Amino acid sequence: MTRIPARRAAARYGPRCRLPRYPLRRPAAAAALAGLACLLTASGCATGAGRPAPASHPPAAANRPATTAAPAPKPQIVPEPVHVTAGRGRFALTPRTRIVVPPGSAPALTVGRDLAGYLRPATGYPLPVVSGGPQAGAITLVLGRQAGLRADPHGEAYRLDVTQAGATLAAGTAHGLYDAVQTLRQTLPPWISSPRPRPGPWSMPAVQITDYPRYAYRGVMLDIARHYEPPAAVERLISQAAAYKINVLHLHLSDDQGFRLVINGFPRLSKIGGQGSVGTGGQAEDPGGFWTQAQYRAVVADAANHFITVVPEVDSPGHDNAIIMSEYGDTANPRLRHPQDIDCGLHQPPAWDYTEDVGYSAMCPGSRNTWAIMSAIISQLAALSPGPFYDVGGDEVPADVLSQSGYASFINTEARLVHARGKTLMGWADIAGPGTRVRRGSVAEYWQPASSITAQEAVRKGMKVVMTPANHAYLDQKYRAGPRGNAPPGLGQTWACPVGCDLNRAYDWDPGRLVTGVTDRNVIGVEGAVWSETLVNMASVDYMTFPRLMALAEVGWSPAARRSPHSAAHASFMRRVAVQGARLMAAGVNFYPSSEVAWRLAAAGAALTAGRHGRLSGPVATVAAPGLAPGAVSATIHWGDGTATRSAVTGRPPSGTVLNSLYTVHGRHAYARPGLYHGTVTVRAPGHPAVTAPFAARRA
Ligand code: TNX
Repeated sequence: MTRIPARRAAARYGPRCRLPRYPLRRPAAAAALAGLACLLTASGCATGAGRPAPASHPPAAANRPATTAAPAPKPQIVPEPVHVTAGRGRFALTPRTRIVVPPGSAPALTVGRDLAGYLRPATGYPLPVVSGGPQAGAITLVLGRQAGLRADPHGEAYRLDVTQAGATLAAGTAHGLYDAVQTLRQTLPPWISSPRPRPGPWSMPAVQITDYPRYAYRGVMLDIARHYEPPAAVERLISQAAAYKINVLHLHLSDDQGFRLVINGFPRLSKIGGQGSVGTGGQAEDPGGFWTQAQYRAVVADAANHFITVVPEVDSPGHDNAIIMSEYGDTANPRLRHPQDIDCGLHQPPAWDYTEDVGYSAMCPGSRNTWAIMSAIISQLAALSPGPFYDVGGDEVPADVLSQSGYASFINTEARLVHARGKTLMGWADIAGPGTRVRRGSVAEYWQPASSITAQEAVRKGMKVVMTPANHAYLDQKYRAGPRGNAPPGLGQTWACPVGCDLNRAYDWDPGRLVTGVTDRNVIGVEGAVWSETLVNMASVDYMTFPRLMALAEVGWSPAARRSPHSAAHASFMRRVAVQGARLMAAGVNFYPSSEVAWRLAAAGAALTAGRHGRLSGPVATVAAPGLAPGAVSATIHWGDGTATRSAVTGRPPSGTVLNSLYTVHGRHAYARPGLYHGTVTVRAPGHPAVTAPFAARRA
């Protein structure tokens, strides 16, 4: 096969279609490697104190525990747990509910506090975390070897038992307990993810769940190089991703258009390299930016609190224009001598290019200055990142920019630096190409749908593989392309998804069967990649990420299944996603209301107090109606005194790609007599099952 430079390949296959650099060769048997799963769990868990309970409590009357033991509906959990058995009746949280953790277990205490932190804001209940044995009426955490839980190599197995008498979460590790917590959250109404008190009721259906992951690595990659994102925005993504049991955050920290982290000894990397972004001129929309090392550390710690391991990536030897532009003229730096020799790119001298173009920049493998810079980057980032991996990037260096031997020599030198810092080498699967010497057990990320060669080369070298095929897992690709595609037209790319990649694309594939010769013996997991050339803010990132990341979370966590449209698994997934829209809305997270999903309405009643002459007027319920304008939704209020009124639903309609508006049902009424009234609001929209929410109103 002839080697085709990236740009010519682009001309031949469309703007973003990539070809592998190399012809297929290379013998050698693949051997399975043990130990990566253990490496992954080495991220450790840090402490996390629960947030204090908000002062105001909704009326307890609206939250009476269920007394009948009707068969309970199966909770709608994403990702699908391995075994779910519905029970009878429900367990309701009350202002007196306690969270009980085993005495003397700091890790369980931490997870117990996490759980309280999740449940307090919306319930307004104090939910004290106390130590002791299992207790009726409580949520009990049990940590240790669990009868009935098979030894789970990833250490994430858990059991969740909800009965009318309480809930028990049991696991062999704190990470497993944390996974159980994420499942428990989804057994509660969607409003549990609200940051402020809602009236409930807060009951979960009785259920027995036994669960463990298919893959140890379930990642999301965020590109903060093409467009800068501040630490707080990334922390929001961390908390949303953790809810779906994502356990890796891969941070793409550097690319041609920006370098986003302070590196000691090389201040120009962030001062100069941090200022641009794709489309700059786009400075007005995105002035660029960078993180201090303290900020990076804080994000890593926040991720660890969510049992998420951070994988840092500084892409090289290509995608390096920001580094080259920062250091080419760094002549006063005592660590460098005539640093102009770092530039092996097409432009001599180098020049800024803020387009989405790729494949023109490269650092020179033979320059001492290159290694002064790269070893500072690798050693500092490795020290800042407690996780097992360091990612060198390594993608898209066309042969007319750097020869194959030059490319391989660059990766080999980098691999030595990475190993010397005690890290496992990771990179885009291009790093498995001819001439690279990588340790067995290094990790290749397979991304190129036009060719499976790189993944097969990786397996031949004894590497492990993370599956990130662009046509299933690139979350920067448009949901729908073409004239009827999603708005605005500039959002999202199409090179891997010419007609768009909607939710089903992210769902209907099997990482262990996608590439011939690359099976679950080699694959350690999946990753959704959020490239940010077109994503200028976090609302756009959220919009492109959700709900597709839920599909990838399920592909990574749940047992292999036939997932094609019309399969039982597909129908079940779409049903379970349908209730996630309201969860995201309650949490204030933007998402794409895909038409593949029959989104469910959700409503939460208010706690009302009538004024003079028993009159009241104001919001009676909040409504989540994913994808619908407020005018498409209607409501009927039953006031609890035998009267009912129809009411309009109002709110900010979706505009462009910003979805996240909860709507309000306003009511006006007069209660004739003093008392506590239990009313309901029923919300309807064409083609949707109606939902009813209770509310309480008091006339003194
Ligand atoms: C390919 S995948 C890239 C990125 C782009 C992305 C856009 C890979 C290793 N390289 O540089 O941002 O496509 O979809």
